[in-house]
Amino acid sequence: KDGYELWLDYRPLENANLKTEVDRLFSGVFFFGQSPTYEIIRKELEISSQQMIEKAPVFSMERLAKTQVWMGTREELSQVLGLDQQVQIRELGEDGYWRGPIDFQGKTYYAIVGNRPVGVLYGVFDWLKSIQTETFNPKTEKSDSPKVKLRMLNHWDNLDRTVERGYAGFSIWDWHKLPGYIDPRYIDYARANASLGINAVSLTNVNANARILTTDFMKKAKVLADLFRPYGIKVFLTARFSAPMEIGGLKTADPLDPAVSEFWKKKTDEMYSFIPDFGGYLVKANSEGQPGPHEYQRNHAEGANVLADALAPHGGILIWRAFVYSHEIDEDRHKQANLEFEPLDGKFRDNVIIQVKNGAIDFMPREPFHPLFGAVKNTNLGMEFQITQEYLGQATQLVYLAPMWEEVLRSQTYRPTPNSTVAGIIDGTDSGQKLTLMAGVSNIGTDRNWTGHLFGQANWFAFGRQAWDPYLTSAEVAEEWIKMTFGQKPEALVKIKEIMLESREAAVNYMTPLGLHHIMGRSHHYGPAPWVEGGRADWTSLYYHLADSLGIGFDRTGSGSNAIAQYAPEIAKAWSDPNQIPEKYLLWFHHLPWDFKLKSGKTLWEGIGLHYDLGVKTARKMEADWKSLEADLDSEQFDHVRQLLAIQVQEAEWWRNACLLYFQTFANRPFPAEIEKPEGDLEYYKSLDFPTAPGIRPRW
Ligand code: BDP
Repeated sequence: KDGYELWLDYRPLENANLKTEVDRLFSGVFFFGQSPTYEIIRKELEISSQQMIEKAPVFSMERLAKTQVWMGTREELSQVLGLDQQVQIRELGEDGYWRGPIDFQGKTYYAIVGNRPVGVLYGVFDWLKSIQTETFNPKTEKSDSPKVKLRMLNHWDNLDRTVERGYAGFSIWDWHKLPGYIDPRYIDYARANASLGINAVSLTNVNANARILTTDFMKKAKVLADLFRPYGIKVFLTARFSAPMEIGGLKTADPLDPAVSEFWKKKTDEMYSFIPDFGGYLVKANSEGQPGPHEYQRNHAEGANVLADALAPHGGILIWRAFVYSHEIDEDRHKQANLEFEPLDGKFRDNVIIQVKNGAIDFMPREPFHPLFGAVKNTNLGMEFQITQEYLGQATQLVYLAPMWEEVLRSQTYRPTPNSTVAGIIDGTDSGQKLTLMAGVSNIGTDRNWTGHLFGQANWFAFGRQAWDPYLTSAEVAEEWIKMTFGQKPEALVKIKEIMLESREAAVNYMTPLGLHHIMGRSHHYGPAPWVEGGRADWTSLYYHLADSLGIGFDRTGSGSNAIAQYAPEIAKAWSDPNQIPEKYLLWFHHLPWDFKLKSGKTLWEGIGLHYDLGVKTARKMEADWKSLEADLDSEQFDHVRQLLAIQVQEAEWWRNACLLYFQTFANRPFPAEIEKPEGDLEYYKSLDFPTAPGIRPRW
C-alpha cells in the first residue's frame, strides 16, 4: 500500500452480519433523479462495493421492484417522504443530508436524502464511512449538516509548480498542460475533498502572480472548476493587488481610482464568463512585500471593497487576509493585525471575509488564539489553519494537528458574549455572521501518497472534518481516520491513536515549550536556530525569546508591548499574572527570571530543560509503539512510518540539544540531572546548514 488511496481504501468486510447487510443493500440502488453528482456516487459505490464485498452493485431502473437503497434530493423523494420528514430535511440546509430507513407500502427501504445532489453525495460518503468503520446500523437514522459554510483548502502553489511551504513534491496543478490535459489526480483530489465535505479551493499561492487572472489562465482554471463542480467544490483564485498595473496596463492600482475599479469589474465579469460559479478571490495585501492599498494611502477596507464590489453582482466572495505586518517595525508583530483591522470594523462589504490565522504570529507549534477573534463585531471573520507543517516538522515528522486546532477552536474569547469561543465566532453562533469560513493551507503535492508523510493525510482529513464540525474532538476524528486507513484492528487502533494524540504536545515540548516561539531555522524554518539574529528583527529568533543573563521571554503585558490588552479584559487580567496564566503561554507573554518558580516547584530553567527532554522521550515512545505494530500493519506503510519516526527522534534530540545548549549560555546553570548530555557542543549545532531544505523561497 503506497498511500495513494488515502482514507478511501475500502477493505473487504470481515464482519459477517455487516457483509450480508451491505450485500443486500447494494443489490438494488435507485436514484430518484439525474445529476452529474449521481454519476460520481455511482462510481463510488462501484469502487466500494467491489472492494468491500467483491461484487458490483446493482443499479435499478425502477423505483420499487427489487430496490433496497433510495437516493435523491428531498424534492425528488417528496412522494415517498412524510411531510414532517421533508421539513426536517429542509432545515439541514444546502449541504446537509439525512439517511435512514423509510417504510413505504409495506417494505422498508434505506434512503439517503439531501436538499441538493451534493448533500446526497455527502450522505453517501458518510454512509460508506460508517460501513468501513463498522458503525453502520440500517435501522437508525442520521442527519448532519456542516456548521461552516465555506470549508476551504488554500494551496500555496505557484504557476511554475513549486509550492511555498510544500513538503510533498510539486504542485498537483499542471498549468503547463492545462487546459488540454486532465491529470486523473484532479478527480481523485476532488473525490477525497468531497468525502470530507471540503467545498472550496483556492488554487494559487497567496504570494500571488497576476498572470493567473489573464484569459489564458482563466481557460485553464475553468477546466478544473468544471471537473470539481459535481463534487460540490468551488474554485477561488488569489488576486494580486497590483494586477491592474501588471496585466491591465494601468499606471496605478489605487482602489479608489475609477479605472482600477473598472479593471476589477471587467476582469471579474470575464472570469464568470468562464466559471459561472467562481467562488471569488483570496488576497494577501501589504504583508511581506505583497502590494496593497497602503501604497496609495488607502486602508484595507478600501482595498478589499473594490474587489468585493466587482464580485458582488455574481455572488462572489472576497477573502482578505489579516496576516499583515508592516515593513517598518515599530510595533510588536503580535499587535499589528488588530491595530489595522479593529478601526475598520463594519467598513467591509457584506461579501468580504477577513481570514485570520489561528494565532497572531505565524502558525507556531502553539499560539494563543488570535485576538481579532472577539475584537470585531461587524466584520465576517474566517479561520486560517496551516495543514502543511511549516513549523511543525514538515514532512519528516508525525504531528497530528487536530489537537492544536481543537485547542484554538475551544478557546474562550469572552467576547462578544461571556461564553463565546473561537468556534462560536467562526461558525456564526456567537458572532451572528452568516458568511462563515474555515480555510486550511494545504499539505498536498505530487508525492505518490499526496502528503509526503502518511500521517500528513490525517491532517488533511482532520481539517476537513473539523471544518465541517468545529466541535468534533481530535480523538474521534483520529479514530475515524485510523479505521479508514489501517482497518479494524483494536490493538493497533489504541496504539496509533495514542501516538497521534500525544504527537503535537511532544512537538511543542521538543521545539518551543512554555510559550517560546519562532526559534526555528531562518527562512526554511527547518530545525532549531534560537541564535538567529541580524536582518529584519521580527524574522529573527532573538526578537521573540529575548534571552539574557537575567531571564527569557517576550513581555507582552502592560510593562512590555501590551499586546495582552488586545484580548478581552478577563483574559488580559488573568494572563498578566505569571502565576495565573496557563503555563503553556508563559513566555509568550512574560519575560521571567531563570529562577522563576513553576507550578511544579522547579525553576523556569529546569522546567524548560525538562519539557525539552520530555518531548524527546515522547518521540522515542512513539517510535517504540509504532515498531510494536509491525505484525498488524501493511509492510509498506509500516516501514515508511518507521523510518520517518527514526528521523523524528533524531530531530527531537537535535532540537533539545541545540536549544538547551544555547539558552544555557544565558542561564549559566547546569542541566537538570535527569537530562541526557547533548552529543555535540553549541558550535556544532550552529554550524549545521541546510542549503537544500525545502520551502526556501527565491523571493527572500
Ligand atoms: C508564513 C510563511 C510564508 C507565507 C506567509 C503567509 O512563512 O511563506 O507566505 O506565512 O501566510 O507562514 O502569507
